[in-house]
Amino acid sequence: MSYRRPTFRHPDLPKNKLDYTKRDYEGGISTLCAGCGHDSITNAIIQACYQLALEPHKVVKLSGIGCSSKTPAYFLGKSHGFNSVHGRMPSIATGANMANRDLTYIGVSGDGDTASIGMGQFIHVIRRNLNMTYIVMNNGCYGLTKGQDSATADKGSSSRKGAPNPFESIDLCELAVSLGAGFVARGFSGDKKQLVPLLQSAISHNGFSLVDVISPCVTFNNAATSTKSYQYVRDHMEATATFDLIPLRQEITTEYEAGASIPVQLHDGSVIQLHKRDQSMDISSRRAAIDSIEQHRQQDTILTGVLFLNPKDEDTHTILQTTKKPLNSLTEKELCPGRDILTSIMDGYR
Ligand SMILES: Cc1ncc(C[n+]2csc(CCOP(=O)(O)OP(=O)(O)O)c2C)c(N)n1
Ligand code: SF4
Ligand SMILES: [Mg+2]
Repeated sequence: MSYRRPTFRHPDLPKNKLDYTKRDYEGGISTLCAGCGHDSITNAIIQACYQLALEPHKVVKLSGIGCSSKTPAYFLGKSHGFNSVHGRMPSIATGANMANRDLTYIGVSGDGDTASIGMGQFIHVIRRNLNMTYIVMNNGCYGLTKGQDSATADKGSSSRKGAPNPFESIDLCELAVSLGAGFVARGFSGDKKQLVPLLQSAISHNGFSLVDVISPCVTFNNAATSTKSYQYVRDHMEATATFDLIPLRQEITTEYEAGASIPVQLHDGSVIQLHKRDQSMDISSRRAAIDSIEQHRQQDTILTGVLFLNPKDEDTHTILQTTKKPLNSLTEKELCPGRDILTSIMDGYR
């Protein structure tokens, strides 16, 4: 169930290029626990879509099952939505994207939804490089079913009531890089300044983008003993570099200071402006990305920011050479090549 917001709007609210206010990107009122990290990510998604001036009716939001998967009800109330089965969001996203490539696909999942029941689907949607933004609201537990450890809970970490987790954790970013994802980033729900440009860059990327966001569950996994608690993440977080996104719609006039910043152009013309520190990693190398993630993991630090980017990525449609037009806009003439061509195709099999 989602509650409606009042429709009154202050007449002086700022507007984006499409003349929409931020309110136009909101959804129903959240029913999650007060302080849940997932609500902060929802707000960052609203801010990112507002700043990118996406047309809400051209966005598709999809999810699986979990507290995290409830959040599409709380953003982009005027967009298309599909709340699917636990761990099956990638299949629904694939079908929808194959039918209409002209829409922007934003998938929301949890660490349980992705790293346990949905692992097979997660791996294959990366392998096929579906053009979508896949956001994991990662709290290291199954929040909706009362806080059991998930596959991303760190070894030795313990939730409010449980014993220390005896198993190694799965690092979704490392996995995504190794599978060939073209955009991989990690954020923290408590760092909106970093998270909003991360989401904007992920949405502007052509191909599969993963944004793994550490998102504390205040009810079941926010104890001092948990490595997904607010305090632990604040004490152990390290950013690869600071950066901002200059969207295509904005005039790109930034002057790049030699040695200090690196501009990376995305397929839509937007530019990610990375402000590197000396020791920062090379985000264009898969090997460097995996090394850095592993190195930080061994030091018990959480590496955030853009971890890997391949701006020349090819999405599923490009790989399969599918039609450029959405299927529902194809005419009978385009769908039926005519008797002569069909006969020549049949002759080819004789
Ligand atoms: C097929 C199936 N199996 C199990 C469940 C029970 N279930 C619902 S949500 C969930 C885990 C949710 O964890 P996560 O994806 O991390 O989301 P969170 O609630 O932590 O945001 C489970 C096991 C289900 N709904 N469907
Ligand atoms: S149980 Fe945890 S994940 Fe679910 S809404 Fe509450 S704080 Fe958020
Ligand atoms: Mg979870």
